[in-house]
Amino acid sequence: MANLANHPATRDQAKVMNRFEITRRLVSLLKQDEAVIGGIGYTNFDLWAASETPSGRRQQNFYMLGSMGLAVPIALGVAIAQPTRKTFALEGDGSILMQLGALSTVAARAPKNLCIVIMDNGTYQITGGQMTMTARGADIVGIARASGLAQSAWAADEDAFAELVGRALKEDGPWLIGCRIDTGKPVDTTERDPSRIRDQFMRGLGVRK
Ligand SMILES: Cc1ncc(C[n+]2csc(CCOP(=O)(O)OP(=O)(O)O)c2C)c(N)n1
Repeated sequence: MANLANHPATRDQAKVMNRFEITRRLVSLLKQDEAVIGGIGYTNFDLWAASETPSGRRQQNFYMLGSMGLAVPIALGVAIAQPTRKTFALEGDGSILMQLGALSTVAARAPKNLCIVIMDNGTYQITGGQMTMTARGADIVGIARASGLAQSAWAADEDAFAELVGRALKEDGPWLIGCRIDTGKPVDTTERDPSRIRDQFMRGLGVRK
């Protein structure tokens, strides 16, 4: 079991970071094969923006456009189907609050190759910035631990985030990394074409020629 005692115990103690900056940092730490599922909200917009490379856009990404709370269930399915592939779920606080049962399902199934990253800005930002309950004290990392995800931690800052991602890439999971983020606008807008998104993801994962 990983020692996570040096990470902040609560949301209040974590630095407020920028979603695009940490998403870019995550993508830069990936090799090629890892699957990344971006939840609805601005999380997938910045994943889209951070995944543009000189040789084209990263193909092992899936962008959830329609429903809240599905990044973790989709990532769990990918992690189970392809157990040797590291899989990341990036989800907003509003969306994970709508799907808390997914955390205990992940804990019970315990996929070693899954890492959940929660982008917590305390708002439903994409629909106008209405407040979520993390701004009123709900602590996603605490909820995750109580759901059975022992390897859950707040990222103190960008370097701590990179360290936690590095551990998730090397050590057995499941992991959950809580990130406090600001309400800066996303850098780009994901292409609104679900069938193309699915097709590219399946090609990226080698399950469609
Ligand atoms: C089941 C469901 N309820 C409501 C909506 C409308 N909706 C889409 S995104 C969103 C807010 C998402 O908030 P969060 O996950 O915190 O991401 P952020 O916008 O802050 O990046 C809402 C309310 C939806 N698409 N699906």
